[in-house]
Amino acid sequence: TDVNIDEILAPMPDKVKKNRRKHIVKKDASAGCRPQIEANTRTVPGIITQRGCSYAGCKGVVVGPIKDMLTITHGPIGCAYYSWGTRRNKARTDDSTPPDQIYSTMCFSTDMQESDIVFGGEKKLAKMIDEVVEIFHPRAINICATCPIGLIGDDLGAVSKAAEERHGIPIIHYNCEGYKGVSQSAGHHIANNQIMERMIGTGTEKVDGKYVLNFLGEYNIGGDAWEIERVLEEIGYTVGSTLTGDSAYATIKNMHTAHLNLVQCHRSINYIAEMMETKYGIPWLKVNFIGIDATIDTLRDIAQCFGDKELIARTELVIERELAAVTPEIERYQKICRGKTAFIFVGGSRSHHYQFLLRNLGMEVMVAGYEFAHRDDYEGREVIPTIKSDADSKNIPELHVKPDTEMYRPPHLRLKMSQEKYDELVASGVLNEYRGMYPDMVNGGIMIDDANHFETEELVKVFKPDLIFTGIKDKYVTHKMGLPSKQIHSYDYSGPYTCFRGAVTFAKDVAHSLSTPAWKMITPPWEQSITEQR
Ligand code: CFM
Ligand code: HCA
Repeated sequence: TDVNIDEILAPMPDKVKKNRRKHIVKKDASAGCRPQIEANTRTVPGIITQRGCSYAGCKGVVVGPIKDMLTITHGPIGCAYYSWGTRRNKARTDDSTPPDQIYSTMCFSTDMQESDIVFGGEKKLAKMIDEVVEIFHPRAINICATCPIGLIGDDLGAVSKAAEERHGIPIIHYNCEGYKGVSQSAGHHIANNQIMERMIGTGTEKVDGKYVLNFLGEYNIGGDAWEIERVLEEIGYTVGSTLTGDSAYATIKNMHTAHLNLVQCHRSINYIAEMMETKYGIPWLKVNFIGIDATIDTLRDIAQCFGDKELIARTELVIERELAAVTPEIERYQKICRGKTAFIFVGGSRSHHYQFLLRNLGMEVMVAGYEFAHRDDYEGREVIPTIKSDADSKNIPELHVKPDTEMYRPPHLRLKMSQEKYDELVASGVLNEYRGMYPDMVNGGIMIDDANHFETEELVKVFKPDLIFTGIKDKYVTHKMGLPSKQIHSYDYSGPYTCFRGAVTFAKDVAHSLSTPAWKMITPPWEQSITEQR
């Protein structure tokens, strides 16, 4: 299929057309260089895209899942209510987090009323902190701001500091007002800054283990992190902490004692990975546990970072065993999936990661889009120095961390290897590097930033995909076009989809979506006559 992007955008007003053209790129493998894409800029007002707000990125995505922290939404009730249990991050009790210390499933809000907006909400917030401390005795509290808080000028820092002195527990505030950036992405950054400043490195316990890993940018949607941990632990790794799927303040505090950071979702957590490298000397490795070959490559990369012969042998053994267990089932589902095509539109990293898993099933992704990723997630980290900061990105404070005088340990010593070997891993792009989605796109495929419903429909008409992976906002647009869709944020309550066993669950779900006869009973609007459409 040869797609003409200009033709697709033709019905738009000139100004909009000019804007949107920069957000859409066609993969041309013969061109030799990577085309530039515009990303992380304001959405055209009213155009209807899938994006959310900074509060969603901070509270909903990054800090809300920290299970032993009590998170208060400071604002009118809507934001708290609509972010209550809508993102599917699972958590369970463990030795350090008993059932009465889990708050991530609950909803706390100051429920600001009109008079609080007029006269200020600081007193109400202070009172609420006192109340939750008295009733729940949490170890630590998060306070997340919603839009009106910044507009009326409540001083969250001052309220939190005073309450910390009253109660003797960390009370961490986030100025993640919805309008702080152009999308959820701003909220990720704000959350990363506070986790780095107020949590990591404040603990005094060293995590025991020969190979201690932190797992950054894995949120345990549908139990994904648990499946990855099962495999990692079988090989002989200890997972110190995950950020922030099934994570706890109690363990995040000690993350600075690990040997290596794994980064799954680069978009939401790269700030912490980079800052921990500078401050503590912990190197990071970009990983992907979505897809069988991707998982195998990732496991081999991790083992290579430590270079231990026994660890490498054990890795191969576990790979062989897991692979043998899932191959017959995968082959069964491949029969249904092979040759089919898909689109994938999600937030910021799955549109890249799932291409590997779909390829294992014999499917190809023709159009892939991120809601709120930055240029580096498309083009690779090498473009970071060339990204222009605009008025919106300047809203978010950039932390400038330095090596910690006591806790910094050079990366090669953390990994127990020579400086030369470490430099080699960095130079070859294994460590501290992410190359983005573009290199893995199919030739002729489309990479699209902040896609809107109009463009989605037009691209469907051109490519006629068999399946679309989406979120709740575009799921029904797709259904109305007579196409099956599969939610790839919440997995429609299935999952986990990670590693080997997860790949089978995914294959089964995709095969079911593709074989249901329901979609053949619908005629898409463009194939209907005018009278039928009425
Ligand atoms: Fe990272 Fe995520 Fe994603 Fe994301 Fe999200 Fe999510 Fe997502 Mo929904 S952190 S960028 S802000 S992988 S909540 S678990 S599914 S949009 S692609
Ligand atoms: C968010 C959360 C979300 C929404 C999913 C969707 C999630 O962006 O605020 O739009 O269906 O994964 O829960 O991405």
